[in-house]
Amino acid sequence: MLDTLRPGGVSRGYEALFILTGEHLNEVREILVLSDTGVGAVLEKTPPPSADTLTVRITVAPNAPLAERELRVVTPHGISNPMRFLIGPWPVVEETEPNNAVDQSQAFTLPATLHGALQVADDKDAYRFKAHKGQRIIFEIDSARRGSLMRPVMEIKDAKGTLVPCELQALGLDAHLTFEAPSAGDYDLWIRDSRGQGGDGFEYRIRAGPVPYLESLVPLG
Ligand SMILES: [Ca+2]
Repeated sequence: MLDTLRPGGVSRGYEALFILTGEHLNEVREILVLSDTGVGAVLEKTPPPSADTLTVRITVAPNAPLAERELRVVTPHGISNPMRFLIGPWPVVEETEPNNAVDQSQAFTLPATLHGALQVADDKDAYRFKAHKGQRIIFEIDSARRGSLMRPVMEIKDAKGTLVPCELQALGLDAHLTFEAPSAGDYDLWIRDSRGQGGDGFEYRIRAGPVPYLESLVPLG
């Protein structure tokens, strides 16, 4: 039984250490990735696996298809449930808590795929980025569509904490936000749940990229 897999993804052409949590992980004999085209997954011996934690080194070829993959482990008890990770064109930035206040906003460089969660009720996650005057940036959140319990709200605020109006397009319960920087500077992307809920299963992933970069790389659905 697998519970979590972190980080939520890796860039094409890179390798990363992933941490799996679950049960019977000290008995894992094999790691399976579906589809494994362009992807290598190796069990790491250091640190040694414990019953509930395991480290896997995932290596992605530069030409690997950009897609979500499923990872399972094989133990004497059978084949586990799948955990998903994304092979994306951009670096994956894992949320680092605390990032709930303006002075804790987590800085990242565009373009990126942000991966985080609302771990508790009323959680708010802030991510800081730089934009130049007139720059257009698209933020697409992937949560409810993929089975997350989140009902996401995305907002952009400037360095003074003032809300910047954005173009919002609904994608089912998820959304696609187009931001145009009114002036050069730092901005914060804020994520929360529309009902103020959080906890296990409130995960999200956000593709954040300048236009037309994103439009040429990722079909926005
Ligand atoms: Ca959080």
